[in-house]
Amino acid sequence: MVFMRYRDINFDGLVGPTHNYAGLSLGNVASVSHKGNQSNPRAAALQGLIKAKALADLGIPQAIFPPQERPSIASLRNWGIQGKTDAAVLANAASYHPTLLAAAYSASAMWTANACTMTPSNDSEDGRAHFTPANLCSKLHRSIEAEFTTRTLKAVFADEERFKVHEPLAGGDAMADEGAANHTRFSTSKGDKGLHLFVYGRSALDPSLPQPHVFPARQTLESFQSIARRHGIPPNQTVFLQQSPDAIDAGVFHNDVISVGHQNLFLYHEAAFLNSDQAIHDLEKAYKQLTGEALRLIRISHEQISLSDTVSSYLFNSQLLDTKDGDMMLVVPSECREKPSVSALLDGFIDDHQNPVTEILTFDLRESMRNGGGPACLRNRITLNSNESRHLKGRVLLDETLFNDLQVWIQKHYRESLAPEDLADPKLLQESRSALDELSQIMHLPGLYEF
Ligand code: SUG
Repeated sequence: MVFMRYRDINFDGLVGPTHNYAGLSLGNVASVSHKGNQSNPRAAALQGLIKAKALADLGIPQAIFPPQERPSIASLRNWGIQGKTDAAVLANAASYHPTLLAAAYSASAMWTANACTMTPSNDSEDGRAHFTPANLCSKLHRSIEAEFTTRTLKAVFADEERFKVHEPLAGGDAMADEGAANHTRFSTSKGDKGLHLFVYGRSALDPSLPQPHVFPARQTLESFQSIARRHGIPPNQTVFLQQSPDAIDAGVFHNDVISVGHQNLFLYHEAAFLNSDQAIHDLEKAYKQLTGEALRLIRISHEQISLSDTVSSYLFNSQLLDTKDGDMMLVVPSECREKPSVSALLDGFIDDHQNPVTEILTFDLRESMRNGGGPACLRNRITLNSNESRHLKGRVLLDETLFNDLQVWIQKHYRESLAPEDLADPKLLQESRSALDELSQIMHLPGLYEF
């Protein structure tokens, strides 16, 4: 048998032209606290793109998912907002309820960690790479992403011999699924079978599990069990752990706000899981049984970093990536360097020669961070072998020319400020459509948008 090398391609979400702060995500402290602030869509898109390009320049495979059509007039019409023209629909939505209008305008698809959960072909029964677009049904503004995400995945991973793009899970609240933000795949090397850690906030079928009291738990156990079944992942390659309800109540609305893993390394806060010691023990055991090796753990205690600093710095929403020398680097948001305790901890990683993290890269992602989206939220790791990566459709891989084209495109089409009252402006609809129309040509994805 030929050894196939698998690599993660980070698919970052290109921030759309309507990026704004509408306070739509209860349980996400940053989103709620920045409600009504003025956003800068141009800066947001450039900040994300610059991060992606910097990583591409370091030899890390990097691709882009396009933004979704916003405002979503189809959603507003679906919710019974009428009008002879699209502009009239917007005006009616604005007078009906500003939050409904904001939901139709949200650029939240930028956080592609929530786009889907994927399983590489060497972990699936049928030898294809599997994708389940997240239904995101916990939040109104995010639930409207699933349809277009499915369309995008089907366009990019169109080769059915190699890829299987499923439909989002049906079943509403019981099957609430937030995608890869709650999923981590561990493996010893780039060709081995992986261990899939699925983290859920609640169970739809077992109400006896402890629940958060302040904020909602988004992901269900049953949604991840369904995904593992439909993707054909053997049971010995799966571990299901419950998020700590206390962490959710402190603002940890996704598990990627409190842990990050890559290959054989897991960086996590001791408050991440319910019955933390037992949970980690189960994870270590499953990894050892699958690979014969020990999982490397970096456990951060409350004394080192409080839960509140975890949430405000987004330390764990970092990207763990391979360095050229076979070590690991951590890509963190600049907020981590503004918190002395977090910054000192990061410096300690570098000084500690036992610690595999040998480099820290810091990026300004403030526009996204103010809505609760750090470096890890902005990317979805798609693990493919070299044969599969040659069969992607569209111009999605980020190289120098695509980067330049996208930069010019952003400069041409994006506003530098957007306030809540601007969402009622029908000119924004036209601007957004002409931007996306041009983008579908730049990215060689004709017919992606329906307008
Ligand atoms: O779902 N924020 C997103 C942030 C998603 C972060 N993703 C990961 N952790 N992987 C959310 O809460 C805010 C939109 C607003 O309020 O305008 C928002 O949707």
